[in-house]
Amino acid sequence: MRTPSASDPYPFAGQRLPCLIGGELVNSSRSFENVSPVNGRTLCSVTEADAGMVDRAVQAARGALRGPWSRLTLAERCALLRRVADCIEQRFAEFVSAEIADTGKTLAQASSLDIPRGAANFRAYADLALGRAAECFEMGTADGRGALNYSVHKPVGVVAVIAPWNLPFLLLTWKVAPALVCGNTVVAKPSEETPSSAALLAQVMQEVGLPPGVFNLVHGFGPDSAGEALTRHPDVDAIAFTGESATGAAIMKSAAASVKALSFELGGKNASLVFADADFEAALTGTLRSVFSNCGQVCLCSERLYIERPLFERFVAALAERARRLKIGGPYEGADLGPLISRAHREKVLSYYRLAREEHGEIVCGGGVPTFGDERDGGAFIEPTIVRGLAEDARCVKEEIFGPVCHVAPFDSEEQAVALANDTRYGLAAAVWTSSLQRAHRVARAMEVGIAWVNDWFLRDLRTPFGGVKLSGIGREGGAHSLAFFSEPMNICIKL
Ligand code: NAD
Ligand code: 6OD
Repeated sequence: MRTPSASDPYPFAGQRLPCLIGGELVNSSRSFENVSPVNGRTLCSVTEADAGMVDRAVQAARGALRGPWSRLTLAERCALLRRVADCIEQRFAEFVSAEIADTGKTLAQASSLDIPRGAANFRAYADLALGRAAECFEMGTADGRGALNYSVHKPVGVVAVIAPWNLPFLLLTWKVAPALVCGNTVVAKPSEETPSSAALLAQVMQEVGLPPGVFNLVHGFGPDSAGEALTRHPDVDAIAFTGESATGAAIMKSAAASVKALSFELGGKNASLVFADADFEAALTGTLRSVFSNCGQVCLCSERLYIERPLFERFVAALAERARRLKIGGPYEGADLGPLISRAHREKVLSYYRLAREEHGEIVCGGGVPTFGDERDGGAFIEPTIVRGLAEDARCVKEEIFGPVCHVAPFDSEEQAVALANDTRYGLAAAVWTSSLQRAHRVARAMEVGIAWVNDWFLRDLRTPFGGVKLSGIGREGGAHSLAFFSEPMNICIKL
């Protein structure tokens, strides 16, 4: 894989991105602009799928369930998935450049996390599916001859995959790969903010020879657009969605009429607990990462830091010092922090910066917008921000902000720290920093979340369960959990 650079062109410059429906690239009269968050310039235009196009995509996916795809063996499907991973790696620079153009994220992050994880998702699920065991139970019968039960895994059918904009390729492929390996067909809808890496994926699916209709791509928005049409569609059997909790609620309503299976990975308001016995430097560096990575736009980011009182002032001062030194800039400038995804999202995050002041918080650092004196002033850059002194019931402490910002507060006992961390309607992730083995186990287990890290953050093994409790989601993905969601188990009972 060649290391991408600023001279790699954005693959779709000035073009119109089509949808992929039943193996055909399709345009319509409706389109929207894809805008760079680095400078506000238009990158390309994107075909918006209306309800009719979504219907054609779903029918193509349903038809493909009865075609050559259904006759492939599991090993053949896995081989196709591995070819998808190979192709992503062969076109690595294009994928990186597409992801960077849409999001403004740093070259370092796109090339070390987003795109490699996209390829890894396909390989991981190929391996996992091949290793999946079937259940088998022998039973006694009255005539003494017995019976044998064994399970087979069938595809669920047509799966809608709806992805957000923060880690666009990682999160889309995280669902597309297991859906395909289990024999389903897919209609994918990336976020309207980030259509480009999904458009490249559609090309790759054609290159590797996936039968037409097995992978379909529709672009568009949520309400009154492609997203809603897809989630309402009666011929969609399952929806795998990542995004905001409020969007999850809207999708549940749309999906209710046809009782679709749902897997939801939703928002978070994650806590980090830093105990006084933690390795100071490791906790500081890890916390800096967990608050500001991807400009704070990772669902797992820590927006609430609770620090044991003896350490509090020193830790906050050091964190603020490191936050002030973070370099803000464009993707190819060796910056630590790129822009937010859009001006609209920046306005939302800035409204929380203002609210923090109204709620009597003290801005320790940041709180505004940087100026560059060049075209980046047309982008969506924002300062990394630390707030202290808010009441625990302040909106800034309770609501997901999804930007490079955290609130810091001291705690006096382990019990208090656990209670503060769990006092939220969300339950996605937590980080615990301590050098006590007993405390690590005790506190991690007490966190009401889907995943708790001890002395690290966003360290991922793709075989493990991933998801959230409370407002943070429904179900688990990852490893056997994804294979279970994307399959219908069926029992066959043979009388011997
Ligand atoms: P979003 O909910 O606004 O949009 C996500 C996707 O849903 C987009 O493709 C959008 O077009 C579509 N959509 C919006 N309304 C819809 C509707 N009514 N019907 C069907 N589709 C609809 O989320 P976002 O702003 O793109 O992403 C940020 C959010 O995602 C944050 O809340 C973040 O915490 C969450 N997130 C969660 C995880 C996780 O794993 N739990 C991962 C990443 C992001
Ligand atoms: O690592 C993953 O598999 C995953 N789903 C990460 C989600 C990150 C949220 O922004």
